[in-house]
Amino acid sequence: MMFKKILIANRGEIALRVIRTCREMGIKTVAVYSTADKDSLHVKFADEAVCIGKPASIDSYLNIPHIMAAAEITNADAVHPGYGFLAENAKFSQICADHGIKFIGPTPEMINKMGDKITAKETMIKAGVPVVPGGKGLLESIDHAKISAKEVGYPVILKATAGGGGKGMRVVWNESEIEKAYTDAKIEAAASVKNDGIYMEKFVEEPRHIEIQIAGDQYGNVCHLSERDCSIQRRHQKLVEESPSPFMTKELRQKMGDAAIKAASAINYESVGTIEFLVDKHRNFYFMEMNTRIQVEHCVTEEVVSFDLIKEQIKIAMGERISGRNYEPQMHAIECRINAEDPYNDFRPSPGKITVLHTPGGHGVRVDSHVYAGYVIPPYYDSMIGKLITVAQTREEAIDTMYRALSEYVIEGVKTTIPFHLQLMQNEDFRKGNFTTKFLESFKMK
Ligand code: MV4
Repeated sequence: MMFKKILIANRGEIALRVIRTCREMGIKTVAVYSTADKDSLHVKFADEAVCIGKPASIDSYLNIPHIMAAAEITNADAVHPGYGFLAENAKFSQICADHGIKFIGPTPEMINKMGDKITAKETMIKAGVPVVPGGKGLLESIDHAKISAKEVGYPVILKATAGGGGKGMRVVWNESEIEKAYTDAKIEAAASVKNDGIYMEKFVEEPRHIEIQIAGDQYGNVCHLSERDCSIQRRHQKLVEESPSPFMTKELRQKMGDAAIKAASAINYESVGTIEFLVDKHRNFYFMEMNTRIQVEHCVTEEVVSFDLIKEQIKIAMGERISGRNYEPQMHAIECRINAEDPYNDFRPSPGKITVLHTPGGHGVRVDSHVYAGYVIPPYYDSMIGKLITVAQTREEAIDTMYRALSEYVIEGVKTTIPFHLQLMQNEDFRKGNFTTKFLESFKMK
């Protein structure tokens, strides 16, 4: 089956990214937009555009009836959800299927299995994928938590089963802290993910966050496309991603790649997806979560394996087969997230009008961005201005190219994360590949 028309249920750079690939594939596109996005490039570049509501996400990009109505009136065969918004919403995937519109992503069953973290962990244990040692199932009471923690051994971490991305998480160093941590985690989980179920794991100290990109087709073939190192994060917001990981070895990639394929195969995964692992200093690795969507940082993988992952994702949704072989990085790629945030002021959001814009270019430079001079970054959504990606034969050269490209980038009117990235690219530990997820806790802007 060939798609004739795809509706993109998203905005910003990812909407543009999907439109670009559709153009190359000869597929027509439908943009949807909120009234705050009427002057956005995704609206101008799509073949058709439908306004779906007011600025607040809940009234537009999260409003399923409005999006389905737009798909029906434009006669779209498929919906691409991008990332964020409805990308991992099982109900949306189901509703698309019920209306005969292909959701370009996994089935509701696959999303549900990975969305509940305890279910995901149990599935991984059965599949033989290493998981962080911990308690079994939900914590039923404070006493249960105390007994479990004694068995697991302090320090432990409490996590929300419906969580992800750090919501409802608490690290507990000894028994005196557990009562408060248990209560706080439950309250936070109930408030942020509407489900107060929490579970326990051994706390892995100073881990690296390394994830494996996978792709699976409708016929049970699964392959991996190597790793991304996403350890450079701040309050669970990724700022820099790269591939290959400076911590990776050929042997570890083989093992983590095998584990990622096992993980995806265990749920008969269809589409592109990512298996996130924690990796400790001894190179032990543990399954953390699976992301059942295309991710912001997919571009670094595209650059090192010479693959258009959006094209692959669309082809899989159309029922094409994947080759079935795995892919090793042939280059080194780094991505810096350029956000409208003030790195000198606790990364406070800085929405507003971009008055002056000069975008870098030249050898080894890719910019994925939806902004232009005169564009107003609305305050309602994320603060991403774009992604700056560099690619070179070696990590050192990719960093040098990044520094040069960041120096060329001119964005006036809003504060940006460019000064942060410039300082990071000159940091000795970063340049040596000597970092964990704790790196930014001690990083100070000059
Ligand atoms: C952990 C951990 C240490 N031990 N689990 C953070 C987000 C969520 N996906 C899980 N996270 C963590 N889980 C155990 N058993 C440390 C983190 C963590 C982290 C993980 C990846 C990247 C950045 C992080 C920052 C703080 C904590």
